Amino acid sequence: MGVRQSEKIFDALESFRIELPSWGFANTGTRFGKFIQPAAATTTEEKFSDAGQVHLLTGVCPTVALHVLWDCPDGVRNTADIKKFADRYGVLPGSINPNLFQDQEYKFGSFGNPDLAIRQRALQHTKDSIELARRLHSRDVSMWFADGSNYPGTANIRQRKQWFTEALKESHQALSPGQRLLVEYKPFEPAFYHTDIADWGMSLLLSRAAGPQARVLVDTGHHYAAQNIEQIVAWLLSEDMLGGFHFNDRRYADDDLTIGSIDPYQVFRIFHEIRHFEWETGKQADIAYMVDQSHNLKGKIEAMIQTVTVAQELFSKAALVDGRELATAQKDCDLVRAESLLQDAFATDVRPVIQEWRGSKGLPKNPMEAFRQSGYLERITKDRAARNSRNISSYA
Ligand code: PSV
Ligand code: MN
Repeated sequence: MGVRQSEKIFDALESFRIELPSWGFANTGTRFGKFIQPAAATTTEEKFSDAGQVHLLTGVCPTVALHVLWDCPDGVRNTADIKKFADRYGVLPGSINPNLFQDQEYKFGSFGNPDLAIRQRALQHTKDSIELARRLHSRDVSMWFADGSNYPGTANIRQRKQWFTEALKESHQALSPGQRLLVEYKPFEPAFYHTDIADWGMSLLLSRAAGPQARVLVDTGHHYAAQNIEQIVAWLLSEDMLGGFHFNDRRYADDDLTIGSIDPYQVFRIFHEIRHFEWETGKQADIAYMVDQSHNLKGKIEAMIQTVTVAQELFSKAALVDGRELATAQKDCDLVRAESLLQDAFATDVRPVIQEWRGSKGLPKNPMEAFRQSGYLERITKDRAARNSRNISSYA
């Protein structure tokens, strides 16, 4: 590989950071059951410790996303613990995720619930989460709603849209100047007839209505199988409305598989749209790259290391597409040349240069190998196995 190409990869890696989800280190399952892992994290401290380990070895995951009910059950009353864990394990709190789907009250929705008292409760939890984010110096509050209905005729879709608009506007008013509200969409699950924020267009309209600090959050798993996600990304970029990603891969629906495990070319194409936008505008897009994966079968920390290294590879490959040459080929309608620029970049083995970059940062060249040799997994397995096996017997 030429010097110029290596430089492009180095530049790209300098700007690439990816946030890990606390819930990716905990025992999670499918609706059919859980397979408990002896090394899984059960406390917030353990989640920080595991995320800290991934950051230590990769150097590019300085923040961890927190889910308010699961990680901060005391809410704003106790931020001291979170700050202590952040200090101890070297990773900062990242995006804050209110939980508007787990409590019994939300059986028929949160912001879209026909009961005013429940809508107000959901709004209060959102405002509390914004306050929590402020105290933890987190910029982004990520809103995901399970709201929807399972049967035709059972929900007033337009009325619920109105309630969503009002509640998001009011949530937005609670933001401090530097904060952002990210609005995630999902076509189905858990609702199977209609979901209140089903696609990027709905998310875009609601974000616009909410206020200038709201942006759309694209979870790659939240699309129908044939959907062109990179086109959605390009449109959101051109509207200055792309706030961030929840990365994961899927074969069928929201399968939460490791990024790039099924379709790495799609992730490459998403990164390409972003890089090309940045090349054309000359400015770095303000996008929060986050992982949203829960691994049932793979070891959780290894799956996260794999995710981060694959994300770096695909981002580096996208950085190799020459913006000027591509623009010329597109202008000349030279289809084969234009397409080949993407294909050649995708086919390039960027791993040796990424290893060099890691070496230049004093990081292990092969984070997975380093993790396997570190003894960390053996240590936490010993420390946590007893507690996790008790969880198996309590899991009905
Ligand atoms: C929902 O499927 C989702 O993608 C949302 O981002 C949640 O916060 C996350 O998964 C964890 O359940
Ligand atoms: Mn998500």
